[in-house]
Amino acid sequence: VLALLSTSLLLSLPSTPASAEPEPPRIIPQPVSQHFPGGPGVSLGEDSVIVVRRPQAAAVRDVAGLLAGVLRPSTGFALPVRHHPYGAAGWIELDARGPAELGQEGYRLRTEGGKRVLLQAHTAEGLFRGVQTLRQLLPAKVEAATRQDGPWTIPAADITDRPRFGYRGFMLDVGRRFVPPADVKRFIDQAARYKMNVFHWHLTEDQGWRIPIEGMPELTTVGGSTQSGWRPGTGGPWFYTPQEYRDIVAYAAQRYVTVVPEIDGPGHTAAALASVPGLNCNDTARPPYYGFDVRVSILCLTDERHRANVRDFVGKVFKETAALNPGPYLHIGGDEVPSVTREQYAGYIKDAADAAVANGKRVIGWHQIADGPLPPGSLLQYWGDASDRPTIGTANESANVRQIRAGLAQDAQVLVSPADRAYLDMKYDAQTPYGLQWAGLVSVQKAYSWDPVTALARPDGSQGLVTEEQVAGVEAALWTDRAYRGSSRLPTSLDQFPAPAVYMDYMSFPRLPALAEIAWSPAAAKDWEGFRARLGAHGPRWEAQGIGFFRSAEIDWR
Ligand code: TNX
Repeated sequence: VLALLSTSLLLSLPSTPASAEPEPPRIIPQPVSQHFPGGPGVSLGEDSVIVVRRPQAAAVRDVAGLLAGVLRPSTGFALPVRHHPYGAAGWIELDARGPAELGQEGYRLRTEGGKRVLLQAHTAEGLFRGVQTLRQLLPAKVEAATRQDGPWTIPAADITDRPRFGYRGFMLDVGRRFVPPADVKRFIDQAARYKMNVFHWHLTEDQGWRIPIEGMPELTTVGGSTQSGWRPGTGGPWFYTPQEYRDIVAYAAQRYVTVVPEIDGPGHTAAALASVPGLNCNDTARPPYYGFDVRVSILCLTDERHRANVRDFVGKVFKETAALNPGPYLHIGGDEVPSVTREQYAGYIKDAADAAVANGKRVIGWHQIADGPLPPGSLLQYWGDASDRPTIGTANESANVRQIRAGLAQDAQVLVSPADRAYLDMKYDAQTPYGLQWAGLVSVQKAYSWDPVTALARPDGSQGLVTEEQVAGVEAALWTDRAYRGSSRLPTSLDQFPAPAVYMDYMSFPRLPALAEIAWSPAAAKDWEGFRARLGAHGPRWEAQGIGFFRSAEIDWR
């Protein structure tokens, strides 16, 4: 009774900052279990070190190096990486010899005796995920690039964590709008902070071809000469050199992020058609496309000679793409194809899938690819609405539902990216200066309040299309069709385009962290009010990192 009384007293009294207990840390994504017992935390100081118990393990040292790279500039401490604490008053210890039950990405983080922060995992990857939590246990200004005042205290904590889904993706469309390498890396870094682990790089579009293909330079010199709204001669060509490309893949790998390259086809191919005459039915290269429409192109699939040209093209392109990308997947696109027969479409999907498999890759595609034959272990990326469900189990199921069923019948798994939840290019509200709204407005609450498994069940929860095991994960997608002010008319001047990072920051924050939590945290942990409160505390972190986020009125920002 007394305890109850004092709790209700505490709740009814306005809390004064001076007497208030330190606030519990506000971790995103919410860990599986977390306990903050109170009592002394661990304070970092001039003599602190980062201890790695197996300094010979290069991967663990790399994780320690990344952690030091975050902590050194803001704390001003030297924080050397050692194999012993050498009498430091407070230290952080990384140990990759934790129990196998932690899995590939799990970790346990404990603060002990006011001296040691012990981060344990079974893998270096698990340590990297745990380091992202550790950052959030320190004050927001730890993220600053310049020296800040302490104290730098990590509260007493005991956290055990592991992801719900193994595939936690974020997509970036560099076809419509080219994103320079430094901004691509920044995006990868931002997503990795929220424990996302797959970067889906949408590299080819009607408006631009950005991946270098050895032996086919015109793909980038001609195919890369446009962006949405930018005609040839306005400054391009825009593409990644092989060195830039490899550098980004390595940057991602260091953060335990897998790169999934997408070569879209047979639609979304105007840039390829402008570069390679034989892909066109009239054997003449079409003019480069820099408009704003979709469904404007298709590779020629109407006769066997052209189908052979396309097969040869896809074979060469996938071989080079596979050589640049060590990850297990190749995304073959397959969306929004104008004027194609079922047979032509299925034939293209077969050729593309065969080429992916021949180069040792698993196939991912937009969920329409289930209309074609899929090799075992494929992933269908569902981009319909999370609300496109009432037809499930009825005699006339929607095309989306039918295609998911067709994919599951071929043993594919589903990657869930509902446009009305996970599309970061949708406007937040009617005032959002960028983006589209064909899938509706996507507020922060809307981006957060859904579930990947029940999104593919009837609205009352019955008749689920997929089991938890059939869902590989969740992906947030940032398209760049209308990455400029005002969405209905073509801009009259290139100044109307914000720099890519301005658009990316504004559209991704705060929705990317919302989707990261959907992908990582247990379904039972989902709680909008709790998330809102935690999110508000991340505003100062984003400020410290220089992220120009959208100050949604749904959130009480600190
Ligand atoms: C649909 S999602 C598309 C893209 C556009 C996007 C804009 C998908 C597979 N296709 O071509 O960029 O809408 O929101």
